[in-house]
Amino acid sequence: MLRERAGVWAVLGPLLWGCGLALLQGGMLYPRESRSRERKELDGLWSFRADFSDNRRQGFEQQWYRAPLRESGPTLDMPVPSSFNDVGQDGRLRSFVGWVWYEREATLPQRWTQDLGTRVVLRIGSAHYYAIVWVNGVHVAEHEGGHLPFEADISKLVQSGPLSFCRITIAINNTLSPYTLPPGTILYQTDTSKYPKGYFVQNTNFDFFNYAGLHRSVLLYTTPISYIDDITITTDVDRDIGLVNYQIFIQGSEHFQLEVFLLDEDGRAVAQGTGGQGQLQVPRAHLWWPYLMHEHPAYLYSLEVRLTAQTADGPVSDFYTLPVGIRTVAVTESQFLINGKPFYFHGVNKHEDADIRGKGFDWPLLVKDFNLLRWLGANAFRTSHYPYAEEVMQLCDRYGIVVIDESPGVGIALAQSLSNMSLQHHLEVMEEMVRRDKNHPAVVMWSVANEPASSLKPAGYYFKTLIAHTKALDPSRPVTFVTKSSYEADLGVPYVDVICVNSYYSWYHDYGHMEVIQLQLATQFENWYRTYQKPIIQSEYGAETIAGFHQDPPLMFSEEYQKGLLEQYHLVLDQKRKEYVVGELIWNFADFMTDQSPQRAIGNRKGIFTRQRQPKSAAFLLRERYWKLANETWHHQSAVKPQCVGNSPFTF
Ligand code: GCB
Repeated sequence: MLRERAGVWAVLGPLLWGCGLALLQGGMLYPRESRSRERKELDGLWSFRADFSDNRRQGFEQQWYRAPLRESGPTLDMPVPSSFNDVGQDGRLRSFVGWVWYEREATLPQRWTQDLGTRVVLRIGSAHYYAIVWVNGVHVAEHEGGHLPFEADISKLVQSGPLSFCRITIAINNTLSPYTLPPGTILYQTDTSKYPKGYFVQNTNFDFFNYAGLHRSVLLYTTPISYIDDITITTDVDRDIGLVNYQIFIQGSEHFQLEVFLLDEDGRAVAQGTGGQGQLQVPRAHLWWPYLMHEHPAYLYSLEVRLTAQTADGPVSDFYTLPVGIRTVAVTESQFLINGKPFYFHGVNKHEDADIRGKGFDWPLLVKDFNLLRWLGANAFRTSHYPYAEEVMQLCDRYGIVVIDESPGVGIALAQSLSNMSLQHHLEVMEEMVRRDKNHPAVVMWSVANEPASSLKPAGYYFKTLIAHTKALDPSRPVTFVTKSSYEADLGVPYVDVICVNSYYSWYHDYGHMEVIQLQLATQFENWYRTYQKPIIQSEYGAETIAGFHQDPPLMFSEEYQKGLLEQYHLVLDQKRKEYVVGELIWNFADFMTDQSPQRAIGNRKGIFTRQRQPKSAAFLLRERYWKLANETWHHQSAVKPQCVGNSPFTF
């Protein structure tokens, strides 16, 4: 829980591009290869330059996008995907605020540049925070916000000349304002006796480092000119029949036929349909169950969509295959139900964060994290505090790890950040997020924000509107936000389906006094439940712990204190989960980087794993607890129950 920092602030106007988003149009299907689609990843080394000029606008004044970047000055090698902050030895780059420039040339297969029936798309997985994109010096896209993908159709550009390569230039600005998500402020220091001329720093009200750069893959992919643009799946269950409702959007032709086939895990078609929307019925359906709730968790069917479209040049085919999990989600006064059975979230909060690469996507790290989650017996996590990479969500689908999918609405601390301008942007971010993640069975709830100033007056209207909008975008999932306000003061909680509450008893309050935890936690739960009669998740709790610090009797920052604090929480959680508490998510899965502050010893150390993913003592405590909880919530008929044996995540 970050304490507000005092200080004068002002928006760093010239550094921000400051332009609204166009209304969202079309789909954002994950680029998959198929008989009609190819993809080419542009991961690797890009040319890079930070614009250190006083107004940070030299790149625009000199039009660095017009010619290869090396021609306008020196460049660095920059890996993509990665944050730019921690890969170099230049301290100025680590804390740089303003525009940075990335560039790379891509050689294209001849067919892509010569076949006018091919559509070539440039896709940027995540650029933090504001990005402008040029191809061969021509402006092709602009996007506000990190964490979510955006695209540009570049067919015309790459098919108009003899060139078999294209030059991609991306300018990215990490400046945050009270109206961005997350918000931030620029503090100018004008006292020339203390600060050099033009001195400013960027302040935020969130507790993680504002890493920036190209955090996820940049890639090129193709489709035919008539193509499957979007697919929306919702599922239901009627006795043992799985119902798969589909809606498919086509671009590039008004005359087309669509066929859909649902294949089981052995590749057998179990249902089929035609047309742009319909319902597939799957007798004796295998449901998608969370990890540790069923012998065969995470069953995924494949929805194969086949398009045949008539175009002026003759018929065109497009193929896209989407993984589909059949499951239901529902919320009662005191329960969270998956497939009609009570589900208890026992898991973690995470961050996209690691040494050197910062928030850059990394397969080995991802696989390690999922192995640790399964070792731990965790069945869920929250994407605190922004949407994670699409590959993360895909693994959750495959392993049955349930997700509370959170928007970058973190650090909303000022009244200004609850203004209509902020709300408008937040609505658009929710559209982008739902559009990207709506088909993941693992996603069971949307979280629109973390710890906003929800007791300020405008918060009532803000959260009412935001939650209603999210529900309109996706009526099939509950919506929440995570609060740290008191039950009496919070103006947003009346609109949530599940109350998610963060508390740090005997850490930020009554520090050192673990003996108060039980009383304070029980009071917290009772107050919220008496007021709202909604299920509650303890969405954060934890203690800062330096791995290897030992103190008995326990003292703050030692491994013993972290364990002791968790144990006190667990005593109350064990009582209240019999009533209406439906989950507990530890803060945090692993230590992570933050801004420098007197309270942070090189980052936040509340991880149960270190930043290098080695366990602290608390990891073993949680592991024992989570496997015990898994045993209690096992719903499958079979007598074989999950057991935590040795180090294997697969224990039954
Ligand atoms: C919180 C925030 C989280 C912080 C954590 C802490 O309430 O949601 O972002 O990192 O507390 O450790 O202070």
